[in-house]
Amino acid sequence: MAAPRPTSAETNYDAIIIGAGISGMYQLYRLRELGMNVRVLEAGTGVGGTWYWNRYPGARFDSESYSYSYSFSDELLQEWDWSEHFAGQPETLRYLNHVADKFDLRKDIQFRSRVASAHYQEATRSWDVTLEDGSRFNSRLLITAVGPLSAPTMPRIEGVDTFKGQSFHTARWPHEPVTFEGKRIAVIGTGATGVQTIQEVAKTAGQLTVFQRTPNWCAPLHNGKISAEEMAEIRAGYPEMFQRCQETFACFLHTPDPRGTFEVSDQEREAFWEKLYASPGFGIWQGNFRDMLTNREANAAISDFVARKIRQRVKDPKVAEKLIPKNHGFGTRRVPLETRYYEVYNQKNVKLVDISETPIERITPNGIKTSDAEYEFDIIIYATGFDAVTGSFDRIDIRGVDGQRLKDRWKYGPETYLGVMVNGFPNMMMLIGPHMALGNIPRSIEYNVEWVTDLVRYARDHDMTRLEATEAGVTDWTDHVKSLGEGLLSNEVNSWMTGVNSNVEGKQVRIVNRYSGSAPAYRARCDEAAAAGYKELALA
Ligand code: NA7
Repeated sequence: MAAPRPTSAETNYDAIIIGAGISGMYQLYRLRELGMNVRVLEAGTGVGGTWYWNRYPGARFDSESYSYSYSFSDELLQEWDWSEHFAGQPETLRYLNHVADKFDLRKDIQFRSRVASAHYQEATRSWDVTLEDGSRFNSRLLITAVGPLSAPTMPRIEGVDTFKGQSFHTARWPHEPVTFEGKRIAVIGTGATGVQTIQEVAKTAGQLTVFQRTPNWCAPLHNGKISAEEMAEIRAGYPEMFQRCQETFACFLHTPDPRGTFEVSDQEREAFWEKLYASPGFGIWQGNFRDMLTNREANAAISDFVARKIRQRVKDPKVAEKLIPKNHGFGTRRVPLETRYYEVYNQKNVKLVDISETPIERITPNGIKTSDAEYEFDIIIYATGFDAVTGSFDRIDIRGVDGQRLKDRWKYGPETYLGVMVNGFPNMMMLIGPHMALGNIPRSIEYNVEWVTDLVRYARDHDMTRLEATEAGVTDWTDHVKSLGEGLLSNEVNSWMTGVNSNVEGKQVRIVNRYSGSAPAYRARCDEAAAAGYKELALA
């Protein structure tokens, strides 16, 4: 883009990318190809984003490892071996470090650099970016690669700071090993993270106590090692596999079955569900009957099937009932995949405390006090989730034209153009921001990055230095995203997917923060906008 501009800040860049996770790394790679001067500002001490921060015990993929790889470099695909169908976090982090090494990405990444503010300057058509340590940068483009699940939230419980033992949020797990042998451990939270943590910690803990507010519908992961022969087959099949991911609803290897739940006989339905329950990965969620998440009777039927499984697996019927969700149906929240999670509650060293019945009153110096008991612990693990999707934006003071704050603009929920831009915030592009197709995230990321890169190239080739979404474009897209959410049972449920977080002021009302149409439809819409010369954007 254009040469350096007059500015008060210390350093000029063509583009600043916030975040060195999967999206930030790939965006850096692509913008470098355009010959741009790019700086990535990353809060952590290493690359990897989600896989850098979430080092909690048992953290692993719920998507098939190979389907989660970057697909843009054949060389990279050919040289990397995955050891398991659903790789653990250390392996994924190694993979992302390998990518950073291979493409020499680190030289443009500045670590230990948490962005505090980004203010648009109309006079220079650029962004002033300031870090928490006060250092300042200026850049023509601001690209957010901050991730939808990266702002961890602690519970708002009295006394959290008074606990004398060790305590950790799962997304801020220490780099040093933590041992559980013989210790008294508490886990608060039973989402996808809590489930992975609980089943791992239960293996060695002296006593594990799980504080559950709402049970989730979990399904077996069925992980397994990948042999050398299997890896060779996977390698040979990459083009077809990635092609399949492009065609499925959410870019997973699984996609909804075209049949309706009640279009088959009772026997066929039961057999289909047995097969899905016995198959690896997200099939039971993403590859189920097409009406599972829209038809109440269909949803009740699959919920009943999974409830029966839980009753079979948990020996104590009272505990089993506590583990069966009553306030939402199967698949209407993100389905945690598990490995012997339910069997954990058959172990003598594990206790389930239902805090919907006996709420936590406070954290004490020695442990946790509920309405009916006081527990002592050596370690408290907070698996209490994230201020999702907009939370990582809220934590940066982002101001657009005339000092308008993005946080204020999104007070009643995000408003975007294709999930990528916002009018009033020129030259800011979001990767995997609100209103984006999430699904199998790296697949969505690659498309998202390539679309942004094409737009940047187009602007450069046409000597344009101010790229802004129009108000009409934002209104249309936001209305479209909201209409796609209508009739989805998941939008009637409180979860991070509907932007509800009991621990964040002002986030108790459900909003539409995700694009819930199909990934192919999303891509078709974005391709159309590009093919039409970005007419829906105001470019100057
Ligand atoms: P989630 O899915 O948001 O789960 C958070 C869990 O923590 C959930 O069980 C919450 O119960 C519980 N929670 C949160 N606050 C409290 C308080 N104050 N007291 C008791 N329990 C609480 O986050 P995860 O990290 O598990 O997963 C997020 C996504 O990351 C996941 O879906 C994957 O896509 C990766 P609640 O249900 O709100 O009653």
